[in-house]
Amino acid sequence: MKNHSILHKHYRSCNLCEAICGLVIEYQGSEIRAIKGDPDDPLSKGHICPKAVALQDIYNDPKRLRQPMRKTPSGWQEISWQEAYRETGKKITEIQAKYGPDAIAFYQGNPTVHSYGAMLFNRLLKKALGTRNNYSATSLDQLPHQYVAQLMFGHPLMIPVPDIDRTDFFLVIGGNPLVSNGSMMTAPGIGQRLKAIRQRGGKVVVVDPRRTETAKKADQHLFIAPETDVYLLLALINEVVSQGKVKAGGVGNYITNLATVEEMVKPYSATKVSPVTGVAAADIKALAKAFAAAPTAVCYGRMGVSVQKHGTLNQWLINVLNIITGNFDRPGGHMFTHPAVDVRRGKNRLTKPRWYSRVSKKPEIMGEFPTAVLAEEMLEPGKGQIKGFIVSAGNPVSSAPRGRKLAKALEGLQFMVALDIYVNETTQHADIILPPATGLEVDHYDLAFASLAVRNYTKYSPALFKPGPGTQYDWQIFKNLAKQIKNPASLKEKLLNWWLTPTKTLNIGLKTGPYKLSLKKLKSHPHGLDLGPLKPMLPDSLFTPDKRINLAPDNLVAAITSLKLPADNVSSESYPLKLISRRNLRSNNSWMHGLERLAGGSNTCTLQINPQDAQGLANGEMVTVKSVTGAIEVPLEITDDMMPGVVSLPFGWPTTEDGTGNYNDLVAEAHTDTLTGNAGFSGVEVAISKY
Ligand SMILES: Nc1nc2c(c(=O)[nH]1)N[C@H]1C(S)=C(S)[C@@H](COP(=O)(O)OP(=O)(O)OC[C@H]3O[C@@H](n4cnc5c(=O)[nH]c(N)nc54)[C@H](O)[C@@H]3O)O[C@H]1N2
Ligand SMILES: Nc1nc2c(c(=O)[nH]1)N[C@H]1C(S)=C(S)[C@@H](COP(=O)(O)OP(=O)(O)OC[C@H]3O[C@@H](n4cnc5c(=O)[nH]c(N)nc54)[C@H](O)[C@@H]3O)O[C@H]1N2
Ligand code: SF4
Ligand SMILES: [Mo]
Repeated sequence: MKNHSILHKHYRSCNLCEAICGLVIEYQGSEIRAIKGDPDDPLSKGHICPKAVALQDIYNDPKRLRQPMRKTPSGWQEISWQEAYRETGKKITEIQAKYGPDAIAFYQGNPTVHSYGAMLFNRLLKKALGTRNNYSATSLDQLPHQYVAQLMFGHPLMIPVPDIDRTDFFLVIGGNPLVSNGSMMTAPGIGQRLKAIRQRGGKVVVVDPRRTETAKKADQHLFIAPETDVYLLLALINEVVSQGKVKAGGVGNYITNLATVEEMVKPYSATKVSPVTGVAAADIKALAKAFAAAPTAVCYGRMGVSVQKHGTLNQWLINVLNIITGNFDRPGGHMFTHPAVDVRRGKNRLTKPRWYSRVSKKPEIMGEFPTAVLAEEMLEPGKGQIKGFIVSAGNPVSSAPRGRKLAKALEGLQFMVALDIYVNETTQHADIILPPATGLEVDHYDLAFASLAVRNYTKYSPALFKPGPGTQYDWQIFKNLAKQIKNPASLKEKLLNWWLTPTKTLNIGLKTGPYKLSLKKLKSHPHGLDLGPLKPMLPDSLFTPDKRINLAPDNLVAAITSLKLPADNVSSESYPLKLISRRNLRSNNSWMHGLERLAGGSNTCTLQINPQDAQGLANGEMVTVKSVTGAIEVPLEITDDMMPGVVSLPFGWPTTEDGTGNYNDLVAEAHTDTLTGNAGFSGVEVAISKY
C-alpha cells in the first residue's frame, strides 16, 4: 500500500493525441499535484502540451459518466452493468433477427486508436454482429493514406513517415503540426524538430490556404486554393522530370511504371496550373528544383490534402514525388518504421471491393463503408435500412458530414447504444450509454502510433489509478456485448475469449516481435525504450506479391486522365468562398475544448476571413455561413492569415446552445474523395452574410 502523505511520481504516455508524449505525474493518494513532461522519455524528451495537463480534468470531471445510463422519459437513470448488457444484447439480437445482421451499424471514433484494449478487442464485437455496416473515423481522416499504402506497398498500414530528424528539406502540404502536434507522423516536440532542420541549414516549406502557426515558423509559405493541390503535385513532378532530376535511388530497382507517370504529368506545366492553384509558376519551378536538389528531402501531406475530393490522388502523388527524387526508404526521406509489436503482420488485404453501400453504392474498403453515407443508410427506407446503432468512442453528429441530418436519423432508430464517457451531441440520442474506464485509470501501450513514430520506440504505461468499483474497461465491454449477441462457435474461440486480455495479447506481440521484448522488460523501462533511428526496409518489407512498388496503379492514372484542369480557380456565384477547417492547441476534435484547463482565451470558434472578403463586416460580428446543405452562425475574425477567397472555421464546436449547429452541417455527404468516399471537409463552397 502506498503512503498517501508522500508525493509519488508516475510515468506514462499521454493517450490524447498521436504525439504520445511521456508524462511525469506527481500525485498524493488520489490527488494529482502536477502533470509535467518526462525529460527521460527518449522520444518526447520532456515535451508536453496543455491537453495533457487536462487529463486530471477528465479524471475528476463530475460530468464524466462512471455507471451505465438508461434514457427514461424523466431523464438519464443509472443502471447496473448486468442490466445494461442484458438489455443491449436483447435489443440488438431482436433487431438482427427481424431485419438481418446489416440492420445494426457500428461506428468507432478516434479515441479507439488511443486504446490498445479497444483496438485488440473490438473485433470480437464486430464478429458477433456480422454486419456490413461498419464505419469509423478513418473515413473522416486518413483513409486515402491507407488506400494508397495498400495499392503501392501491399498493406493499408505500410505508411511511410517523414524522417524529419535527418531531413534537409521538409515540405508540408495541408498539415499544421505545430498545433496538431503531428499526425501520421509521431514526433513529439515538433517545434524543436522543425527548428533543428533550419539550424542544420535545411528548409521548411508550408503549402496551405491559411498562414498557419507552422507556416509562420517556416522558411517559406505558399498560399494554395483549397482542393487544387493535385495540380501543384502534378506540376512539381512534371518539373522534376523535365528538369532531368529523376533519381529513384535504391528504390529504382523495384519500382515499376515510372514511364507512365512521366507521360501522365506532361500536360501539367507550372504555368498551366498556376492560375488554378494560386501558386506562382516561378515558385512552383523553384520549389521543384530546391526539393530535388536538397541532399535529402521529404514531402508530407496531411488532413488538408486528405479530406477533400482529390485525397487519394494527393497522397499517391506525394509518395511519387518522394520516390522519384530518391527520397524514399532512406535516411532524411520518407521511411517505414520497425515497431516492437508489428500490427502489419497478417495478410495483405483485398483491394477489390467485396460489397457496396445500399443507397449511394459506395464500395467497402477494409470492411468499412465511408462514414459520409451513415445518415442516408439510416434514413432511406427499404430492405437493409439501419435500425440500430452502436457508437464507440465517437461523436459523429459533430465530426461527420451533415451533423444535423445524422442527429435526426439517430432519433428514428429503434435502438442505440453508446460506449462513451460523456453525454454529448451524439450520445444524447442513445438509449443506453456504457462508460468505460479511461485516461489515468487504464494501462497504455501505443499499438498505432509507435508504428508511425519518427524513431523506433516502445513504451508500456501501467494504470495510475484504479477505476471506481464495478467500472469496466472498453475491452471487457466488447467481450461482454459480443457474448450477449452471439455465443462463440467453437470451444477454442470460447477459451480464447475467456482467457485473453489486452496485456496477454501485448506480451505475445512483444515476444514474437522483431526485438523479442516482453512486458516485463518494458515495465523495467518506465520512460520507454529507444529502438534506434528508422532504417531502410525495402524491398523485403513490401507486401506486394512481386515485392515491387507500382508507381502508377491503373485506377489512379485513370482518375488523372479524366481530371479536367480548370482554366482558372473560378468560384460559384451563390457560394463564392471556400471553407476549410482548423484546430486549436487547446482542443481535441469535438470533445475537450470545454474542460476546465482548456476552455476560454484563444480557444474559440471564429470564422477567419481575409479583409478583402469581409467588405462591410466588422471583426467580431456574428455572421451566417451558408452552404447548399445548411447554415450556421459564428463570429467573424478578419485576418490576412487567410488566402483571399478562403475562410477557416474550427470543427467540432457546437455553434448553438443545444449543440445542433456545427461546421459539418455545411458539408454535403456527396463532397468526398472520389476514390475512397473519405469525407470532404476542405473546400466547401459557402457564402457569408450579416446575421
Ligand atoms: N469539418 C471537419 N470535420 C472533421 C475533421 C476536420 O478537420 N474538419 N476532422 C476529422 C477527424 S481527423 C477525426 S479523427 C474525426 C473525429 O471524429 P470522432 O472520433 O467521431 O469524434 P471525437 O470528437 O474524436 O469524439 C471522441 C468521442 O470519444 C469519447 N471518448 C473520449 N475518451 C474515451 C474513451 O476512453 N473511451 C470511449 N469509449 N470514449 C471516449 C468522447 O467523449 C467523444 O464523444 O473528426 C473528423 N471531422
Ligand atoms: N490541438 C489539437 N491537436 C490535434 C487534434 C485537435 O483537434 N486539436 N486532432 C488530432 C487529429 S484526430 C488529427 S487527424 C490531427 C490532424 O493533424 P493536421 O493535419 O496537422 O491538422 P489540421 O490542423 O487539421 O491541418 C490541416 C491543415 O490543412 C489546411 N488545409 C485545409 N484545406 C486544404 C487544402 O485544400 N489544401 C492544403 N494544402 N491545405 C489545406 C488547413 O488550413 C490546416 O492548416 O490532429 C490531431 N491533433
Ligand atoms: S502533444 Fe498530444 S500526446 Fe503530447 S501532451 Fe499534448 S495531447 Fe498529449
Ligand atoms: Mo483524426
